[in-house]
Amino acid sequence: MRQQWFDDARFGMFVHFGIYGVAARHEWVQNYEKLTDADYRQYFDNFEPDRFDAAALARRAKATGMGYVVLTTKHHDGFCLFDSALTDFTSVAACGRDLVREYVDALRAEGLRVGFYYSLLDWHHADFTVDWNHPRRDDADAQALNEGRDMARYRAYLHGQVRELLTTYGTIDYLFFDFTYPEGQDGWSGKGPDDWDAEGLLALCRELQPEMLVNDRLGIPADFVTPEQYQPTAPLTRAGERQVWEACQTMNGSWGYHRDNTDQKSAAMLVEMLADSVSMDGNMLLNIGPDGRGAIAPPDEHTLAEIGEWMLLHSDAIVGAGHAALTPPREGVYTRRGDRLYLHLFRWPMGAVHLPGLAGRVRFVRLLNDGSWLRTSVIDPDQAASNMTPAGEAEGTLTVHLPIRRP
Ligand code: FUL
Repeated sequence: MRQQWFDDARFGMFVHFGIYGVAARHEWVQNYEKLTDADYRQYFDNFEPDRFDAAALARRAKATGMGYVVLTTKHHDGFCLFDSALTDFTSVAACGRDLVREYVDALRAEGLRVGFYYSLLDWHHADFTVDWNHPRRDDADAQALNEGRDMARYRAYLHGQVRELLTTYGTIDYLFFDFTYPEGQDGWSGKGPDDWDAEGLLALCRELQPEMLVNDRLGIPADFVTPEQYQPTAPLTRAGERQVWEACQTMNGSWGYHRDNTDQKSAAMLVEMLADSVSMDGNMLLNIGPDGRGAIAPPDEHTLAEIGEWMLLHSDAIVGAGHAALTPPREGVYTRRGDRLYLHLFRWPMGAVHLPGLAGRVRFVRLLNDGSWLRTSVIDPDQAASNMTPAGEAEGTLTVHLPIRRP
C-alpha cells in the first residue's frame, strides 16, 4: 500500500513560513487587509530569515515523535520558498537561499518523510483572476482588472512550478494542494478543478512521483482528505471503502506567525487530539508558524517539547496504531496496534475504569508510561444481576483499578 508509511506515522508537522511571517499577523494578511502589491512588497524586501534552521526544525519534529513534515513551498500570496525559473518572487531573490532545498536535505538527514504544501491560489500572479477571494476584490476597478488576465497562462505557470518542485528535490512523499472554492459570492465566481486542470495536475504528480500521496483539495478525489481544524468523530469511508484522512490543526488559530495571538493550545489538548485522530484511524498534522526571522516561536517550541516528552513514553499507542472497533469508556478513547489495545484516559476516574465487553479478553493490563501492572477484576454475574451493581459494571465488563493520582 502506497500510504503505509503515512498510516504508520500518524503524526506530522505542518510549517507555514513565508514573508507573512514578517507581517506577523496571519498568513492571509494581504487578503484580510486588502493590501496592495506595493504594501505587501515591503515584507519581501525585508525578508531576512537568519534564524530559519532547517536542521533544527527537522530535529524538533523528530523529537516530537513526528514522522513527516509539510512545508509551504508557496502560499496564497505567491511567494516561493524555492528557486523557480518561472518567477523571481522567491526566497532566492529575497535572501539568496533556496529554503526548500535546505528543508528537504534536513528532513532526509533525520529520516523524516518529505511533504510539500503548494497553494493553487496565487494573489501575486498577473494572470490569476480577481474573484471574491482576492485581495483586490474591492478595488474600484476590480472587475476591469480581469481584462487581460488569462487563467490558461496561470495554469501553465502552476503546472510548471509543480513540475519544478517534483523534479528538483528527489523523492517527495506527500503533496498538499490548497484549495478549490467553486461557490461564487456577491456575483463573483470562484475557482474550481477546471481552473487548475485538476485531472492533468494529478496525472503530472503520478507521472513524476508515482509513490507520492496527494490530498483532495484540487477538488477531485485523490489519496487522502484533509479536515481542517476539526476532528472527525468516526473513521471515514468513501464508497464503502476506508477513506484515509489527516486533520490539520493550528497551535493557536493562525497558521502563519501571529505575534499578538494568545490563543495557544496546551500540549495536553493537542495530545488528546492526536490520540483522538488515531482512534478514528486518522493522522494529525500539527502546525507551527516560524517568526519573521524563521525561528520556531518560543510558545510553539515549548509545546512541541512537552508533546515530545509524552511521545517518548507513549508513542507505541500512536505510531503504527489505529482504530480499535470497540466502544471505549466515557473517559477516553482506544487505539490499537496488532493485539495491543491502548486506552487513553482524558479524565482520570476515581479508583477504577470500567471497560465494557473486555472481561476475559485481556491477558495483562499495565500503564504505558512506566510498564507497571494494574489490578483488574470482573464482576460476578450473580452480583451483576442484582441491583447492588454499581452503574457501568455490567456483565462482561473488565474493571481496571487505577492509582488514585494520575501518574
Ligand atoms: C487553508 C489556507 O487558506 C490556510 O491559510 C492554511 O494554509 C490552511 C492549512 O489551509 O485553506
